[in-house]
Amino acid sequence: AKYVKLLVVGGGAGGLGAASKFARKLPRGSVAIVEPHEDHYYQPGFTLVGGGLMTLEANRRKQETLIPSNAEWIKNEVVLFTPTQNAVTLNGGEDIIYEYMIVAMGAHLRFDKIKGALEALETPGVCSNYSPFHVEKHYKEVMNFKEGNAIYTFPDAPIKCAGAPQKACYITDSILRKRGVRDKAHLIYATSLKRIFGVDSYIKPLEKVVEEKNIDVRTKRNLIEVDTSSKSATFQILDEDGIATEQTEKIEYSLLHIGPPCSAPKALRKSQFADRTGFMDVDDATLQSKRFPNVFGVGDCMNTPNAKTAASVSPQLKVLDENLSLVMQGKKPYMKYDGYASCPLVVSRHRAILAEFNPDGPLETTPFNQKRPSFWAYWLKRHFMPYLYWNGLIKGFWNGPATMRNFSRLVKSNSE
Ligand code: FAD
Ligand code: UQ1
Repeated sequence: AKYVKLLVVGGGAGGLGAASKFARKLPRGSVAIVEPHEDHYYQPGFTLVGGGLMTLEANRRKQETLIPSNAEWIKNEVVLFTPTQNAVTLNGGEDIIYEYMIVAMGAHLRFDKIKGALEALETPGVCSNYSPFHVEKHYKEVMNFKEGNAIYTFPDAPIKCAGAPQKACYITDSILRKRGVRDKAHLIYATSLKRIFGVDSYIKPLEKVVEEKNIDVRTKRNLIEVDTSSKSATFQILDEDGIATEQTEKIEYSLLHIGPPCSAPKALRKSQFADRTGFMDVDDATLQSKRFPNVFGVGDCMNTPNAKTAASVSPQLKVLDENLSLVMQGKKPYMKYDGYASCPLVVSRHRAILAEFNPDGPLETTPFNQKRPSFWAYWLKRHFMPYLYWNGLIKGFWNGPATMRNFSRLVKSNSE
């Protein structure tokens, strides 16, 4: 079997960022990344691609150009973890033995959990900004939309960037107005949740948005089936506690945008790293595996209580850098991740609400009002965040906005 000092599983946002940091610190040849895909996508750009505000190509780079020069790319996938032997098995049977490991496998899209959804995505009217294969279709569908229901769904399961399904709905409203056909459309946002968004302080501004846009928000609705022959979507009605009732609701669609349930990737789900939900069981603060101290997690594959966003990955990388370095020196990790996440809620073709929060509430970076939709927040989302991702985050140079946030607080408290 091959031996690697630090094995990084996954070459997405978290895996590349972590590998970049440690490839700079450790001697050449110490770091290897296992990643099966040749194309790497900037997924936060998908919302804009689906809205015709950016091309898919602009959000795609070849993985080989992104692997840090000091690290090795193993173009394969992990199919089995054997942490008691510090080993992983690749597709094809080859084993790799590691001294330390970072698990950065992300979350998998599970359209297969909705009856008929996978097949439906190949038929007219059904699309999803979540998949690089069906995101351009969303824009085409909106541009060709004639009349009827346009339904945007939110699953009864973990989902990365929980704001993305409603962003798609808002941008669609904006496009249909521009096309002059908005009055022909009935826009429905059907969510499994009880409320429009999980963080209290953004609910009021978002309720104002849906009211102004005349969007029909239906809560406690979980999409369970898509029937392409009758072009209808079936929802399970959930009760106050989020438990499924016997009741269902069937709605016909002209356009159906599916927000997919997400799960941990299969190899992780089946491994000793997983908790009962299948996600990687780590200490919420130090990001160290609860069972195997030489292994850490980063990004969407963990069971930490933060929202799953690329913005969360940046402060996590700082924590990982410190804590794994300490463990490598035989010390105890002490640096703590604060649960930061961010989701620029694009509400039209040129405005956004810059939601930033952790599980305790808002955690905003700027001294400006981020709850009001603004041009500057949209500009950051459209022009600055891609730059920050490609040149900062995945290169291991961007550790999140905590420093800026503290500075803004100082400015604010001095002016009060
Ligand atoms: P990923 O970047 O998904 O990378 C995981 C990698 O692991 C993949 O490359 C995959 O191929 C690899 N992998 C999987 N299984 C295996 C295996 N068995 N072996 C080896 N490798 C494997 N975030 C924001 O901050 N702001 C936003 O506005 C935003 N909008 C979004 C909109 C959409 C539509 C989507 C889909 C996501 C959005 N996100 C947003 C979320 C963001 O993209 C993710 O949170 C981020 O990419 C997480 O990084 P990650 O490294 O954990 O996972
Ligand atoms: C962020 O750091 C980040 O990752 C690069 C995003 O992902 C695309 C974001 O959307 C946001 C908002 C941040 C936070 C950064 C600032 C400057 C507020």
